[in-house]
Amino acid sequence: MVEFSEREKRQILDYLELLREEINEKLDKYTDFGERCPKYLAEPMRYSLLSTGKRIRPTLTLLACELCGTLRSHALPAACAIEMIHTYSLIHDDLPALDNDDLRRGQLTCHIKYDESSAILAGDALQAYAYEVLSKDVFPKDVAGRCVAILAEACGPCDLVGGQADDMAWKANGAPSLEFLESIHHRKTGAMILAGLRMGATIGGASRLQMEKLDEYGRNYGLAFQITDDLLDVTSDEETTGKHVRKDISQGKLTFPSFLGVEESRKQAYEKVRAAYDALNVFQSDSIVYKCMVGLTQQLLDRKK
Ligand code: GRG
Repeated sequence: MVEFSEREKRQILDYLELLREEINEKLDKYTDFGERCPKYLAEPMRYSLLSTGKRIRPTLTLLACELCGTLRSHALPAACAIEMIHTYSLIHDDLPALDNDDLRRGQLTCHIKYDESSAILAGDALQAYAYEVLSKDVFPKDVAGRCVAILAEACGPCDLVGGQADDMAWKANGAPSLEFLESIHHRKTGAMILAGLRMGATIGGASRLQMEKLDEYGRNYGLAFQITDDLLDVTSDEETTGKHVRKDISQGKLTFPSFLGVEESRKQAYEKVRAAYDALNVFQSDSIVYKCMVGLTQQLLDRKK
């Protein structure tokens, strides 16, 4: 993999911060509804959406678009749409009927800050709004249609929601295997990461080879992301992660460390990061965009939150 110089590290961090600011600014604008949306709905939507998420998925959307040679501003609506869907899934996942959590992104979860019905409606509205944004603001319209299909598939019954359903019911499916564990997390976590990349690449006009390589990158990045997320639950603390830790163990969740042990999970994370990095080899390696993709990927091995 790559050892960046201090200067390159600074450039990568600055570039990623610029993308974060563009995403945050656009999310703010998109949810500035004025009188069109009741305040008691807009407020919980904005409370969760504009909080301090890492913006990994939308950042990957912008980078994939640029990596394929197109201005990232074209992919900004799609980047916002994926962050809206991601935030909806977090709001609903924190509800008492699912994970029953009171801390997320370093602040009270939506249903604790407001109430359950507000959190359900905020999640529902963010989900629908994501498709409005995609279908109205992505051009040309056939590309918008492809993005709608990519996102809908990734957060539907076979991916995000299906993965979540299997995650909740895994004990009923008999003795787990590594294949089953990976399949849950590919659907629950990886599919959204892949969708972000696919939308960016589609808007960016990716060639077939570029699309295949970004898919390979996304599959490995997604699993590495989940493995390192599971590891943080075992090894980190609430102050750093902004969410409760040791919840996976107390809730009897099927995780990589519980199935493979901490050391083997670290090894697996390294292998996935390596495979993700290798998949980028079709792209020009001296651009800042490529370096950001590599930096984001390698950073998974040193993840703090
Ligand atoms: C309720 C529809 C529905 C789906 C639930 C995505 C999901 C499935 C649950 C969210 C909780 C969870 C642990 C998901 C695994 C993926 C994951 C690690 C999400 C957190 O993503 P980060 O770390 O969060 O990118 P931020 O806050 O930085 O955006």
